Parts: sequence; C-alpha cells; structure tokens
Amino acid sequence: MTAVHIIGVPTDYGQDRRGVDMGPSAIRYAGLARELAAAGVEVEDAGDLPVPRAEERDPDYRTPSEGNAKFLRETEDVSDRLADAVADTVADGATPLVLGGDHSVAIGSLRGSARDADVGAVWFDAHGDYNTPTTSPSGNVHGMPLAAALGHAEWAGVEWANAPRLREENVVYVGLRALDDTERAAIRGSEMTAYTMSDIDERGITDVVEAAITVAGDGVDGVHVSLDLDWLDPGIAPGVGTPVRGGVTYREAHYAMERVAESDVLRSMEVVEVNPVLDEHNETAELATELAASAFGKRIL
Ligand code: 6HN
Ligand code: MN
Ligand code: MN
Ligand code: MN
Repeated sequence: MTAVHIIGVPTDYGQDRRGVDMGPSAIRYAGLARELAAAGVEVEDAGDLPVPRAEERDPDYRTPSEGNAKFLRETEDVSDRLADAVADTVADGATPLVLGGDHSVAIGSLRGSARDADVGAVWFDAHGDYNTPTTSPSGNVHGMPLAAALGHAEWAGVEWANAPRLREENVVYVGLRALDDTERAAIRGSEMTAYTMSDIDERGITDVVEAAITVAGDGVDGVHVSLDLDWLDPGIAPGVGTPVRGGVTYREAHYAMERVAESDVLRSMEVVEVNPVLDEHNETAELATELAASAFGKRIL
C-alpha cells in the first residue's frame, strides 16, 4: 500500500495577493485525508512546517546581489526545512504530498526530492515560474521556483535553491498560457519540454499528458508533480492569486492526474496557490483535494 505523508507549508511570501498561507487548512477542511483514504493509500498528516508570518518580516530586506526577489531569506529558511522533510519522507518509503502556500515552496520540494535520486518534473501551471531576481517583473518568488531549482542564470550555484539531480531534459510544462517575455526566451533556450494550452487544444489532454510523463520519467528514478491550481480555468478554480483565462477543464485535470497515478512514477507532489480569501465556498480547495486523490489512484470504477 502506498504511504502518503502530508506536509503543509503555509507560506505567503512568494506573491502579492495575501491569503495563500491558508491553503493547507482549506485543503484539509475539504477532506484531503478522507479522499486519499478512498484512493486506497495510507495517509499520515505531518502537520505544517512552522512559517513565520509575513507581517513579522521585511519583504525588502535583501542585499544588492539578491536583486528584486522579495522575502528571499525567509524563502531560503523554509526551503531548507522543507527539503529535509521531503528527503526524509522519501527515505522512509513514503510519498510526500506538500500543500502550499505559494509556488515558492517548490524550491524546497524539488531540492529534497532530488537529493538522493535523479528526478524529473511535470509542471501543471498557467505560468512558467522561470524568472530570476533580475528578470522578474514582480519580485515575487512564486514566479521563480523552476529557474531556482534548475540553477538557471543568477540561480546558478545558489546552493539552497538548486535541486542537485534534476535536469532540464526531464522537466515538462503542461498547459502554459502566460509567460513574461524574458521568461519565454529563457524557456525556448532551455532543454525543457513545454506544452502550451494550444498543444492541448490540438493534440488533446491524453496525448500531451502521456508525452509529458514519458519525457519527465525518461532515465530517472521518479517524477515530481507540481500542481498549481491556476493551471485550471478560473471558472472552476477561482481561488488563486494569479488567474489566467483559458485553462484546463475539470475532466481534463482529473484525467491528467489519473494518468499520473497509472504511470506509477510519482516520487513527490505538491499542490499550491490555493487562496481561500479569493475562493468561492472553498471550491478551489475541494478541487485540489479531489485532484490529489486522483493522482494517488482514486478511480471512478
Ligand atoms: N505562479 N510571471 C509572473 C511573475 O510575477 O513572475 C507571474 C508568476 C505566477 C507564479 O502562479 O506560481
Ligand atoms: Mn506556479
Ligand atoms: Mn501559476
Ligand atoms: Mn541555508
């Protein structure tokens, strides 16, 4: 029986619209443990990592070399502790399910997952999350985690942020539809594979997800799945800080997660960017819960 350890990481540092720190609670209230049990996995909730309130900290505290990245020290501290928690969970033979918080938590998840093994990643997101402290238009670290983990540009050699055994060749985007100009150029120049919403329109979700899992899992020990709820259309997932129209449907999202479960390559997973302040009756948190259950094997029949 698969064992899943839930690790909540209630960060609110990585973006401007406050409230994403309540994501882990909202996802638990939506019945995560029950849904996972229905998927047939053994669940253990490790609680939340202690995360200092943003109000106690200064977003602008940084050295000149840190450029435009807000709360970078706090992000380093959380990432260090999350990387340990994820690596320890995997070493125990369980699959970590990290609940954000904003997408900056992926820095710690990826570093922990890729500490003792070669890993690939599938990034289900409207956004590329491939900025650096100087290319970022916002200074928000949730727009940077993949560049940080891969050591792209100024992130090269930033030890706390790099995922040692993650390679660009095994990183695949699914559902991109909002990129900054510098980010687009950097993604084009990388070895990553990027499937946009247009690719899903053309080829269908079945084909795209199949290809994504194959590329991410090629020659590695396991795959990290990063699920940003803004991947979905805001009509069904309104509770996110950076919504973009034209996202995937409810069934497309479930199908993708069902394929993740069937492929049997999942090493670690995170569900991020659920913002209960912006949500309608916790429906985005419910969706996050249902999708996690599908990724861990919940079936209709
Ligand atoms: N996310 N590209 C924009 C930025 O500020 O860097 C948006 C990033 C959104 C990140 O949703 O995880
Ligand atoms: Mn994201
Ligand atoms: Mn996003
Ligand atoms: Mn450190």
